[in-house]
Amino acid sequence: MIEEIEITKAIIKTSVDELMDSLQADVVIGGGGPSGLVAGKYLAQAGKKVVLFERKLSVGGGMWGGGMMFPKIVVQKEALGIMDEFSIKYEKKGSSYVSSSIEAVSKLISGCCDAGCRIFNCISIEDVMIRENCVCGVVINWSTVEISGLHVDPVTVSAKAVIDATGHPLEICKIVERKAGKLDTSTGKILGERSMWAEKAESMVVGNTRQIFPGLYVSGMAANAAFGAPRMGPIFGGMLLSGKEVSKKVLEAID
Ligand code: 48H
Repeated sequence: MIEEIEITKAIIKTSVDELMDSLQADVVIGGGGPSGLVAGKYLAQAGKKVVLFERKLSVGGGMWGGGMMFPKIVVQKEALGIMDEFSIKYEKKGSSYVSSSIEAVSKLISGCCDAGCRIFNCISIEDVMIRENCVCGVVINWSTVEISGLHVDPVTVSAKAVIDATGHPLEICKIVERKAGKLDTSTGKILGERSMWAEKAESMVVGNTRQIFPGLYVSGMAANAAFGAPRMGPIFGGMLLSGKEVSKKVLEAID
């Protein structure tokens, strides 16, 4: 027998229990694009309590759309190890490799979930918590509240480290720049994303993946935007490598 109230209770209770159990995380990841999902897998695999908040209904960020909505992505040789770890198939084309963007996103999500990363969709990070000049958590609200412009106060989740994986708009870094002051860049400010130069962008993104303020790390496209590096178009190896790199840096810091 199917009982509607039982269905409702099962959904609400498990969701609330999971959120309650996530309020004191080891790591919070802001944004479920490729770099956030890769970071989520490796951090959860290392035994950390990892919570990923994604504003949209679906995680995957800019990867679903491939290049100009042709559902393919390109990755370079250096990222094939990560592709293999997520069981994403690829085919050699010239000096690079091409994959289905749909398969790639779905397997990144699957690998991230299987490793134990908690993913909450439809929730936006709208602020951070700072104690003694160190980011120690995030301030969250339903994305629908944000979209509708309702005046509803947010709630908080604490973390030993926060990762800004929000892509081009690097939203968490912008909040910290505005409210806390000096970031760890050459000017103390966000340097801004530069125009397309795929080779340079891909070679810089891993180096730009690092702590940008005590307790706050930046990965993926947000890392290049923070440190004044170019964009790269629909080549995603750098995003995957950046996700793995940020997981290493965070583990070194919090262990
Ligand atoms: C919760 C948020 C918030 C918030 C945003 O853009 P993404 O795919 O990010 P990356 O860095 O993993 O990958 C970038 C890649 O997709 C890309 O855009 C490339 C390679 N571009 C090159 C080029 O030349 O254009 O994902 C970020 C995610 C999205 O899903 C957002 O909805 C989400 O973060 N997000 N979630 N709270 N405040 N802000």
